[in-house]
Amino acid sequence: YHLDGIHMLRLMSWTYSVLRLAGLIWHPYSNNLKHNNDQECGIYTVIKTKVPVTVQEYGDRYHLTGPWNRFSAHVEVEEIEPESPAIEAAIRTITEQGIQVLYGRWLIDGAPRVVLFDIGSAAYKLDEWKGDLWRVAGIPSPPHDIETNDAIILGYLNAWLLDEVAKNDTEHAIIAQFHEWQAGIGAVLCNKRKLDVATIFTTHATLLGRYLCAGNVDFYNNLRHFNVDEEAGKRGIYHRYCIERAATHCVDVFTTVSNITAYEAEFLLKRKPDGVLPNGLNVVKFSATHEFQNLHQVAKERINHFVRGHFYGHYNFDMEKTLYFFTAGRYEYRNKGIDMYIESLARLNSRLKACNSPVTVVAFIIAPAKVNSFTVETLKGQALIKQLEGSVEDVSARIGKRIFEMAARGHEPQAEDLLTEQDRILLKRRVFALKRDSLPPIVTHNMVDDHEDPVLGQLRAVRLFNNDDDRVKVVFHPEFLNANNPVMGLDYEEFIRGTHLGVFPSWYEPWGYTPAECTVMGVPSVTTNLSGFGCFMEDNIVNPEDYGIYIVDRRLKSADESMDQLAGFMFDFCQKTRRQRINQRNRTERLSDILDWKRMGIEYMKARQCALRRCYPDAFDDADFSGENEAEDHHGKLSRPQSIPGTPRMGDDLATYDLAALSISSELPGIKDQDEDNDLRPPILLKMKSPLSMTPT
Ligand code: G6P
Ligand code: 1S3
Repeated sequence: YHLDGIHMLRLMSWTYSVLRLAGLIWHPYSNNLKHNNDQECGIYTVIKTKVPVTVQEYGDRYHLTGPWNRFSAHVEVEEIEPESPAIEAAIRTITEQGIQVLYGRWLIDGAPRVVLFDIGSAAYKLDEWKGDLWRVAGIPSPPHDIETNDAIILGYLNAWLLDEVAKNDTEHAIIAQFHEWQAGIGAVLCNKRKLDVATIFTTHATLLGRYLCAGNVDFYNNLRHFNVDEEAGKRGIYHRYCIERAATHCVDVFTTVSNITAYEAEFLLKRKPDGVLPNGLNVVKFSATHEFQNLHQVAKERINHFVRGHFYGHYNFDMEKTLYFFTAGRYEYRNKGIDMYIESLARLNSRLKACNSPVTVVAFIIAPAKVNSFTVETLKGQALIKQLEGSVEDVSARIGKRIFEMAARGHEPQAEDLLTEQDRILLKRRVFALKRDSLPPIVTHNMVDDHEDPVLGQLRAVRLFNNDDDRVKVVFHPEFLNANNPVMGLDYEEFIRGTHLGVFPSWYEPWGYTPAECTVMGVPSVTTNLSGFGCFMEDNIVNPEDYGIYIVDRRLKSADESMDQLAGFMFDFCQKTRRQRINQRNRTERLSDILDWKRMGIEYMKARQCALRRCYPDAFDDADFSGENEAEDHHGKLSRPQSIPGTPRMGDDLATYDLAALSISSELPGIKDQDEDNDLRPPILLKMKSPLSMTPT
């Protein structure tokens, strides 16, 4: 190559994600292709939401590759002809070997180009490729692990594609970014075959970390002592672990999504990541803060409607004093901290009862499990409340007419004239139908493993049964939400908006999108200092709690102390007035700027730049990348809102922070909207950190 520097180069970037494309996911450890659901997989959210900023940078030179799922691709991908002759030739070579490839635009924001491979059509090469993988990389592949077999096929297809494109186009540099171990084989082959490609491997968790944490292991205290090969072998994941570790060591740049996972990777994968690429979101800001507050009210009304139906016969609490808490995510009972949530809810219940609190908390658990259908009771509750609503509307309309008729004839309407005997009987029938002997169910569905289910088991153990005097009521909805759901017809986003607090006390959480999603919607949330997101917020904000980000200490406290702390956070939240909640939501929403891909994407740019420098040291140098210095120019953390008296942390120089905040404020004009408490808030101040070195080695 003759490269004059990045400004003269037209870069081509390949992001290879096997995880979810064309509407389906291939989950890291499920074997199954599951239907697209944004609540389902954080990695899918990363891939999908960072498309617009990446397309902005690379235009049509940015491609994603993955498996071609014919059930959904026809609605999600528009087939087009490749414009690049190199890509066209590469695809032709591959298809000449009988492999089916779909080239098109993924119909999402940014409409990126995708190259999708029909895995089945390449299956005839599986044995050959497995043998090759063993020969070139010493990676074993047992016969019956379908997920690994698919990963091998995809890896070989990707390497093939990259090789062809690199051979056909000697003008452009190619950067390939591989996400997760399933995509790792492509990275290994790029290295072993010495392909002319700069490579990045990004892990969103480690295989071993996830397995060890889900078991009963003192994970963080023993990180440096695990015999990794033995632990992987004991769990039957040695071959997958080999792929993950080989990919880690074969690339120019190795990254992960948070410092905590970087630390874990250093010990479990034996390479210190070159940098951390925190996850972003595409933040859509309303022009006025009351707009998202109004949305909260509208969505809350819809949750109220569900709650009235679900608790029929026992609906003895005041909706004006009812708060909605929730946790949501894949059903990883221990890793996602569902165990801690339930225990803390039980403690909260006792505390609220003990102080005769007028507040009721309805705590939702949204985590998919094996279910048969909604329970009859759940469906009946919604039907009865709908019937009542319909009857009340009819009666009200008739009353309205009667009042009008009387008034028009010059008679003053009397209360006793308004309800006819017929209406009275109708309403009485509806009210009678709402009586029931049983308590409102704690779960909305018939579960396949009712007796073995850990959530149900724990709810029963702590006796959260939705008794009338319970101040904490629970609703376990073992299915992800969607707007067509006959019981709670809300999609996930609308549901979040209607709630008051998201609770995610994770034990193993490399990043954690759920609290981040709450933040951009202005919903306060609880996370932990074992989650990437929690640590990121702690690093960037002087007192996250003031902004509605509560961080449970799960590092230095015992489990019991952490549960008390979580119960305390929730109890304190219940003491807030409506006005305080509104103010807090405004502050939370203001944080969304720091989670926007427009900022987070800078770290991805750095990683790509670093990969180029390492791959082509003579052609790229540090000076080419202005973004890096830009990001390092911001110092300090987001200081406390001025409506709250500041308590300096140990060793913090508050004056310095505030000065820094003020000096930055003029550079960030978009975030100066008014809070409802009219505080003179310092603006969002970011210190984008790249704690691990991104310099070439
Ligand atoms: C939003 C709406 C207000 C409503 C409030 C309820 O701020 O704009 O009209 O009163 O939500 O807040 P709460 O925390 O009680 O659900
Ligand atoms: C992983 O998905 P998970 O829920 O299995 O990747 C996500 C995206 O980087 C991350 O947010 C999450 O913490 C990880 O665990």
